[in-house]
Amino acid sequence: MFVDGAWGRIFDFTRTCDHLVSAQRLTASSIVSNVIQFHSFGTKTDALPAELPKHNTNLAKKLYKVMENRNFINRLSKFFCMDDTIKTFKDIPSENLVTGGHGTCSGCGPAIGLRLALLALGRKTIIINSAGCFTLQPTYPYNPFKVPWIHLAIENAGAAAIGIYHGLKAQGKEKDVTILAYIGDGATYDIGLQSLSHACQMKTNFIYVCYDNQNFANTGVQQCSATPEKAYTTTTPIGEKIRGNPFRRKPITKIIAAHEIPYVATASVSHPLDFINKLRKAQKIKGPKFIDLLSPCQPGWGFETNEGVDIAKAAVESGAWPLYEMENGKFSLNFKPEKLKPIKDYLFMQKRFKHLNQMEVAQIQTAVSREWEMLLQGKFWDAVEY
Ligand SMILES: Cc1ncc(C[n+]2csc(CCOP(=O)(O)OP(=O)(O)O)c2C)c(N)n1
Ligand code: SF4
Ligand SMILES: [Mg+2]
Repeated sequence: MFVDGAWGRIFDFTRTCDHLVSAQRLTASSIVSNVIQFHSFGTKTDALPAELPKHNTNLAKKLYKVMENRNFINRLSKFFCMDDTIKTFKDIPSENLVTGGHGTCSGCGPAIGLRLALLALGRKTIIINSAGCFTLQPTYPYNPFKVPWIHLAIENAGAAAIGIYHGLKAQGKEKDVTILAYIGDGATYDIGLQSLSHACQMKTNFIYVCYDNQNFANTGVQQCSATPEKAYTTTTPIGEKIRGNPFRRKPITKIIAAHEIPYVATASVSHPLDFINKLRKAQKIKGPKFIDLLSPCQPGWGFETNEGVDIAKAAVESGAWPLYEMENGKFSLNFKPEKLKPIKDYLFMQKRFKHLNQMEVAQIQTAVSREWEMLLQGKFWDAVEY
């Protein structure tokens, strides 16, 4: 957990807490290190070890409060190289909170995403879902989840998060419970955008994951503003004049980042460690957090049930779906291959693009390469997404 020398640096840090510490510095050092350790294990200060003398426990609580208020914990974690990111699959938490029997398609990308999200966030999570394919995950009287689930009208996820947050707050439980809105792209980019925007503006403490399958899947694969240009959907068919979706995808991460919320990211079901670590990071940050999760849809995109993860991987490796995050306004690109794979490799894995001619593929390639160049330079706001 700590690199060599970290304990000494913690000891030094306690000098800055002198105004709070009437005891010996050494005592303060042990308290601070305890607090940091306990924080990194996700334990509340209320649960500090009983062997700490009572006055020290109170002191620890005070220190914790100061550090928490000033966002010290996060800064200290970096300062002391305290790194709790999950690096290998065997380190992923093993409590599976999704049992069998959900009602979505086999090979459903969004279903993989939700399973991963619950592995990352743990049992004390409330899931909000609005109308879409995931209406079919629990089908009365059956329910595949071991955590609470609330299902609502398609436009209401943000409003529900605000209500649940304040309900928990009234009971003094808001710090213990993670609110996860797991919502489709049609609901996010289009029908529920107003409610999401309001929840962000109100600084609601919740995580919003848009499971982005790039269409209104549940109602029969219609175009929505998450659909990429030139993709076939049932409302953007292929003819001589109309060549799939004629519109550009809405820049949803920029729209949400413009609300100046503390955390905005993209993720993909093909990169589970990246997604899980982003969720774990989001869980520790106060306020609204937004993750746009690429989640292939088997009938919507046209592939065999076992191909979804490979297609999502190809999207990331070709630059069609760059993985990045904006943390307190600071942009970082999380996956930077030496060279992107050609976009055609990704496109022709799916039936929704099989109509594309050479010129159309070249146009998409140009758009993706341009976006990538901008992102490599850290120019998030100037990059135009494909
Ligand atoms: C106000 C309103 N408009 C339209 C619908 C119909 N509707 C139900 S599910 C759905 C698709 C939602 O798409 P998305 O959020 O992308 O989820 P997915 O179906 O892809 O899982 C639509 C349009 C609705 N329920 N309410
Ligand atoms: S239509 Fe797509 S998103 Fe809906 S359940 Fe099937 S694979 Fe999942
Ligand atoms: Mg959708």
